[in-house]
Amino acid sequence: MNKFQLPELPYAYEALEPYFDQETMRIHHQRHHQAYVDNLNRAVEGTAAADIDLLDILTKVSQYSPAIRNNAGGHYNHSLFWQLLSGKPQVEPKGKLVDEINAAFGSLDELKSGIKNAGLGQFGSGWAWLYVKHNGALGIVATPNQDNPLMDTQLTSRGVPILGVDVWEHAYYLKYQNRRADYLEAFWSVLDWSAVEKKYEEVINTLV
Ligand code: MN3
Repeated sequence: MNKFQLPELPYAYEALEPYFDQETMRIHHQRHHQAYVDNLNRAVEGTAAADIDLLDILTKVSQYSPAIRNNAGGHYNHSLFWQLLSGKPQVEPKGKLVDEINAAFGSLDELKSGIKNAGLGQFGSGWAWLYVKHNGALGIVATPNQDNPLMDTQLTSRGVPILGVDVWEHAYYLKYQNRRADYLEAFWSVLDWSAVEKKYEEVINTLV
């Protein structure tokens, strides 16, 4: 029995067309994410991480091997990413999340350019994140490979991610080739802000 399992997508592979194409979604989920899950199961076997849950592995990831760091990150990051996407018409965020976005970045448009610049500025593979710092404020950061703000290796920008966008070429190359900026623009058309708001509420409720 494998400890970690590939989660099912909450929508069909073609649900995010034309922004994210179905072939990319299928390969990304069935092959890339599956590989992180399989490699993580192999990496934890017989180690101290075998009985530790995913969040605890990530927050103390410096104690574990590079294989555990890369694949635990890969499994967590993709599981979050799928939950944040939707083919439904997008409704902009409201309430406390928007107040915090305005306080941290000035406006929703400024947040969007911040994420885009973080994604474009990440050399090679990685992720761009909106995350909640331990004092409750919002931050934007890019991380290489499958790292994320939960990891204790993340020295200056630790916290809990509430929005993430994958900027590995496997996330966009079939449709957008080298045009990472176009992919990052398309991301806003499939981002489900209600999922981000839900994640934000969960995080701030654990801070108090
Ligand atoms: Mn990916």
